[in-house]
Amino acid sequence: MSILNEISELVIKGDIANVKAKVSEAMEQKVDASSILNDGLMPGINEIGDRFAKGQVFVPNVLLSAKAMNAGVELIQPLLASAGDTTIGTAVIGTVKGDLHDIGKNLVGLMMKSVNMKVIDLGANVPGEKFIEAIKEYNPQIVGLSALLTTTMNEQAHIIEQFKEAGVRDKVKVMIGGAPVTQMWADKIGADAFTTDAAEASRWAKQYVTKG
Ligand code: B1M
Repeated sequence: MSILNEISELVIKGDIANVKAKVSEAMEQKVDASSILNDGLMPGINEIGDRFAKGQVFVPNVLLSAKAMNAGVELIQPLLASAGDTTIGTAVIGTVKGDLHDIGKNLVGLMMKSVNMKVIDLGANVPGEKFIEAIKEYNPQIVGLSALLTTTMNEQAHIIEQFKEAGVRDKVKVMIGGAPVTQMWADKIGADAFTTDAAEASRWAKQYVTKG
């Protein structure tokens, strides 16, 4: 079994200590950080999600796998986000109210930092009011709304409406993302951008703040 497959298996098992050990080993072997992420950690968390959907595992298992994934991401973080000193722009990001999934949002923040964006991360379960406060305080060019549940996708739409009511909608570009989110949904709710993964999110952000 390759070291990346081993990492996937350990994420599935929720074996935090050994995920850390294997990721460190992979880093010592100079395995590319994005391979560790995309071919090791991600397949593991996706598999546990599939097993959860089939009723083969339960929330505590998923939670352990998420912790194991986070432990692995933490180790490769310095390699993924090797940003310089100059900031090109500011993004406020968060997972919307009612939604506790933050791994993907954290990766979006990490990759945005890697292209020298300043990132204000409001965390998970964030109501529209908090985003509005942050827009007023930090004056970001981009606000990123993450949602992982089909139910909380509606909160993305609600927050955009709240931005309009608060008179801040035109001050920012709103990017949305998360596994159930689509371009069609972005068009429907009037978001400015939909990106499928953290790398694309950071490319879009860089392109927008540097070229408009
Ligand atoms: Co939950 N969960 N979960 N879960 N969970 C899903 C999302 C689910 C698909 C599992 C399944 O059934 N197969 C399902 C949702 C079904 C649906 O609505 N369609 C589900 C469910 C049902 C639930 C609960 C309701 C379960 C329950 O309690 N009965 C519950 C809800 C809690 C809540 O939020 N209120 C719940 C809880 C949890 C845990 C807390 C146990 C844990 C989260 C821990 C944490 O995040 N700290 C968890 C996990 C880990 C998952 C799965 C297995 C993995 C999610 C993940 O982190 N993926 C997930 C199944 C799956 O997605 N395969 C599942 C890895 C991550 C890197 O990918 O987040 O997609 P992702 O991010 C990607 C892209 O989407 C994109 O970039 C990232 C990659 O680069 N992206 C953006 C994300 N945000 C973006 C924002 C952007 C741009 C791109 O711009 C702003």
